[in-house]
Amino acid sequence: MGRETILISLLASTMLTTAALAASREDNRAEPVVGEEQAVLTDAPNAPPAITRKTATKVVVHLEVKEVEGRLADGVRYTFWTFGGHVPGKFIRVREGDLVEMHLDNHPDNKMPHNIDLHAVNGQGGGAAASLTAPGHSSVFSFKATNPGLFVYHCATAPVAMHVANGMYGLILVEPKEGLPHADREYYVMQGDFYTKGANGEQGLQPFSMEKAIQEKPDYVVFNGSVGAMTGDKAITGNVGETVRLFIGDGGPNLTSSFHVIGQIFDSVYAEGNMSTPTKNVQTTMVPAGGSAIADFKLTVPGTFILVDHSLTRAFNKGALGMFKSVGPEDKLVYSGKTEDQVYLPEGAGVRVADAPAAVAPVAQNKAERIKAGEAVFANNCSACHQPNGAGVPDAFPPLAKSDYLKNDKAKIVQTVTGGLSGKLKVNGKAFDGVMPAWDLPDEDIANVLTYVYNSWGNGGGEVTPADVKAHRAVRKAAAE
Ligand code: HEC
Ligand SMILES: [Cu+2]
Repeated sequence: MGRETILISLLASTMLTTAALAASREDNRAEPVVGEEQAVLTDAPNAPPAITRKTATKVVVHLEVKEVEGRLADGVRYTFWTFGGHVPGKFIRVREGDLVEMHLDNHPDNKMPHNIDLHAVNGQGGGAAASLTAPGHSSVFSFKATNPGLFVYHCATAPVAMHVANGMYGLILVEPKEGLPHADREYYVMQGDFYTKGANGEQGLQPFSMEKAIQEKPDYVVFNGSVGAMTGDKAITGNVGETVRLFIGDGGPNLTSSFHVIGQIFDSVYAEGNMSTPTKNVQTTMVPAGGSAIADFKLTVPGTFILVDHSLTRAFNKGALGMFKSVGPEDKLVYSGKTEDQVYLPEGAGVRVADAPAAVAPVAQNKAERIKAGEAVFANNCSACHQPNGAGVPDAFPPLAKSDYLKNDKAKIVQTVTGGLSGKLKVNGKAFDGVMPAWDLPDEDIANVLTYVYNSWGNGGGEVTPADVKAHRAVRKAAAE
């Protein structure tokens, strides 16, 4: 090979690699801007429609900062500082190469100056200094969207953590030129941690606690600005067969989210909001404070799927819990549901004494008190199998409601509980063949729970006293000896 040939082939291979790669920062900077449009902005959980434009344009974004009082949890109010009236802020969607003209309008009723730092900006402070705006003023700056990705934006006015903790964050998607793969549904979910003067659940208007924020001990960790913002009839939805995309952000100010959807596997995750290399088949994705992720999955079965921060006390005690409802036909091959509930009786395991702690029972003075106390004993010891309404579970646990077995004499009933019960049994005409453990409870508790059962769910009434339990235990012991 001559010198020229080598050079030419080198050149050709470089050109090939460049062509295969996505547009560079320089390309996007240089891309001509054609025309102008107003950005379509949405509130969570909705995302603006995908961009179909083939050219870069000037996109005008008007974000209005509003300080508003709203609901943080049931009975708990909070003064949120918002980009657009809600937490998280409006979702902004532009295309790679676009020229974005940002207008930050600080409502005249506000008390504080605010600004915006967009992580999609190459420029000092992400636009913070350029957009510092007093109440009743409006600031403008522009930037070229040189890098595709899903970016967080937030207020960066001092004290920054306080502005962010009050809800001043949102997402801006800089969509790649070639677009994202098609998704039938796209949703916007953003986590944030909240710090209140009062403890979790303390009612009324709660001021922000800087002290707890510094200790990073939030009272609330929530999706989309409040406890329950995405549960019940506010759940996000989809149909079996559809593909779903979640644009996930974490505003913080402090906590990293271990984002997970219970009962789903993400087919693709664009980790940290990068657009070039999706990871396949992901269970839980980390979303850092001030960061994002895009998670795609296909709905293959119906059900309610729970969105959580898998740091689970945040989900179940502080609010980081949402719901996704999938509707459509079952696919028993993908997921069968419960197919059997059988008694599990390993060899040598007979009737065993349930190892319940022998609580010191308070003394009930009369039948009414006995029924009341028995209700609690029932809830703690019996309802898991016989069900809170006494209906039992077909083929597994017999009913205590209107049970004809309860017509047996008191001694037999007491011994059913103190000694357990196993083997073939008929209750109200239905056959059971299970095992009920013997209950190592104080006489008082057994008297109370049986009195409660006798006086509930259409059973015939009556009373069992601790003396009855003592007597019949003794009888049984004597018989066994
Ligand atoms: C671990 C599950 C379980 C728990 C908990 C349980 N039981 Fe049972 N219970 C059974 C099963 C199973 C049977 C039927 C046993 C058989 O098939 O021989 C039964 C039968 C009975 C019966 C007789 C049948 C009927 O329906 O009237 C009574 C009475 C009864 N249980 C009362 C209680 C009481 C009171 C408690 C709480 C102290 C309790 N059980 C807790 C599983 C349970
Ligand atoms: Cu602010």
